[in-house]
Amino acid sequence: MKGKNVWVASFAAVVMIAIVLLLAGSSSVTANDQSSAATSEVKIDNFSFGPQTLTVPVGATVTWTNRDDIPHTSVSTDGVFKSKVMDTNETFSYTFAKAGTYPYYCSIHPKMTGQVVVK
Ligand SMILES: [Cu+2]
Repeated sequence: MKGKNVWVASFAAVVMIAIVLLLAGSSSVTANDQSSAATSEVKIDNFSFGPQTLTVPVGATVTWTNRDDIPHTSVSTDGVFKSKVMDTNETFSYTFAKAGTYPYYCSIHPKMTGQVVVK
């Protein structure tokens, strides 16, 4: 009786480990597929966002990269997203789940503006 319980417990443990490994494997594959499917970049250089208007599909992740030697931010005019201060070569990413037009600016240099159009 005691020996059987030990066997059942270890079998259950092996099954649980297999399920955890299976779930971990499938979720990481899904995450990779999503990021490679829809990733767009805005480069910040010489006090401007490029492209100034970026059009992406719903669900896309936009990454801002500061290529300038001056710190910048990317702040949504409507409060949808807000980056920290990006130093040279630092990045900020935001995933757009809803269609719309998202104007933004640099809070350090408010004349720097851009927009993301999500369709
Ligand atoms: Cu700036």
